[in-house]
Amino acid sequence: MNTSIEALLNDQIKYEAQASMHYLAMASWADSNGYNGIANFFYSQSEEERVHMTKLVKFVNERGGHVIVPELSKPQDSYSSLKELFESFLSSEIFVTEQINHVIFECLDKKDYNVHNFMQWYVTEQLEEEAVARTLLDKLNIIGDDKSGHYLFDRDINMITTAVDPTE
Ligand code: OFO
Repeated sequence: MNTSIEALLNDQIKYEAQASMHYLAMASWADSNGYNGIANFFYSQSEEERVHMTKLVKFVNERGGHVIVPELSKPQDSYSSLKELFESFLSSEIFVTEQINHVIFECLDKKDYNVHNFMQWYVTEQLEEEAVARTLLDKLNIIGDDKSGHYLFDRDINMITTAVDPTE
């Protein structure tokens, strides 16, 4: 494997791991603030990101590359509002999408079509995750500071989460 592509895939392993810890901290914050539905949603998102990370680790090893299990910084663990929580979720997903686009660009530049093909799964995944993050943030913007709206949001997000398998 091209060494610059290998380095980019290792960076991507770190971003997926960071997103997993970031969402775990979000889940924990929501759990301790009485938002059990939102907590379940982020526990599930955290699990999904861990799956994305492991998929990359296995791929790099299969291709004979060297995996660097990353050191991570402590994620933000407190939020002033649900809006701030979901803004952070959306910006995290936008950041990951940008990094994946960068990997795709470099794959084409270095003519590594195998990695390019593998990364298409992540492109599709990001499209879906960004759309979910945007929809949820739009709903929170409509609800504003209405506490009964927050209650219903928490109840509804729980129904979405229990219908989804994070490993798929
Ligand atoms: Fe890894 O799927 Fe979003 O970040």
